[in-house]
Amino acid sequence: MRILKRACALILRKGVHTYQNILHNKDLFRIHPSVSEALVENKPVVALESTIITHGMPYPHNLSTAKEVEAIVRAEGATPATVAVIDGEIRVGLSLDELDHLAQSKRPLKVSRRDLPYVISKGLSGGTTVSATMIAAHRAGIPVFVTGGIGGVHRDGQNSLDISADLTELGRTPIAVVSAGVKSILDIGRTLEFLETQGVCVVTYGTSKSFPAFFTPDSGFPSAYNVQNPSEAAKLIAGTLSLGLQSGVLIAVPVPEEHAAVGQQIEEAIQAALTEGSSEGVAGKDVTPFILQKVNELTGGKSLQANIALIHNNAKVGSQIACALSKQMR
Ligand code: PSU
Ligand code: MN
Repeated sequence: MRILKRACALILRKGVHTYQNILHNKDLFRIHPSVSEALVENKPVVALESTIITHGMPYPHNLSTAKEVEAIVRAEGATPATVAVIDGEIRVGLSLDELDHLAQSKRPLKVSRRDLPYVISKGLSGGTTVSATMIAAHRAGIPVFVTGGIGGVHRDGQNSLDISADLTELGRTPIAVVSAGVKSILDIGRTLEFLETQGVCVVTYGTSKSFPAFFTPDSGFPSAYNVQNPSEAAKLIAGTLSLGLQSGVLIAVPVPEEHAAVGQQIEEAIQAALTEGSSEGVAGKDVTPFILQKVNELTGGKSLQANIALIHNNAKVGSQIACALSKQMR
């Protein structure tokens, strides 16, 4: 009997051991040396997503923007960590060659939380969405993540249940996401309600009382809170982390005034693109890329220009927040 017990314990322990090996399999996750050096020295790092590269913008604008954003992060004194899945490995921090390869890939995959297991098990590559990038950033120990816009509750989402996994990720992963708010291709009111239910602290950066709608600084929906500067934002993030809330923070940065002028024209194009998308039966994960491309066509490239400008601005603000946070955490 005692021998049997010991054998069982041994098998159990071996089982647990194997399970832990899988969990910590370093081959599935690789941090670029520039990023790990910065992390070890407690220097500020900014995580960046890559669906914006694979699905958010056409080549070569996607590549030039990705490089410019990394340069802005460096100029502000932080280290950029662009996240993607390459040959079945989650990478935090990419080389120029890898960025270039992603930007030019013909049929790239869009990888969100639910896609990670499949893409990794098949050794595939793809751009990570906000949700998958948050997972990678959290695992690497990077609390600040900059993007353009996050996903949300789609229009008619109360019927279709098309709600971006970005929102549930914000509810379960303690990362601060800096974005220009939520695009009006989505249902902004329901998106904000859903974020509240998920326990996500949403703040607008600056003095505006409104939550921004990506191309326009004012969505018409009020923002619950404001942070006025990098140090206030950093305090908010530090508070979330030290409370151990395990939920994220959304810092919404309004598009700079000089690029907001085309907002109305873009809004009209969005309406047209939404109508065309639904009559063509575009659904699921294809909706956002379809609308973005259509709106760009309809505005003669103006939406793309505004998109690039606001990402540059988010990168600047996000890097300043990351720098302030790393000072506060020292
Ligand atoms: N919004 C944009 N550009 C983008 C995206 C959103 O203005 O490229 C991408 C982001 O990666 C975001 C994802 O996480 O789309 C959301 O997709 P979905 O709605 O399928 O969850
Ligand atoms: Mn969706």
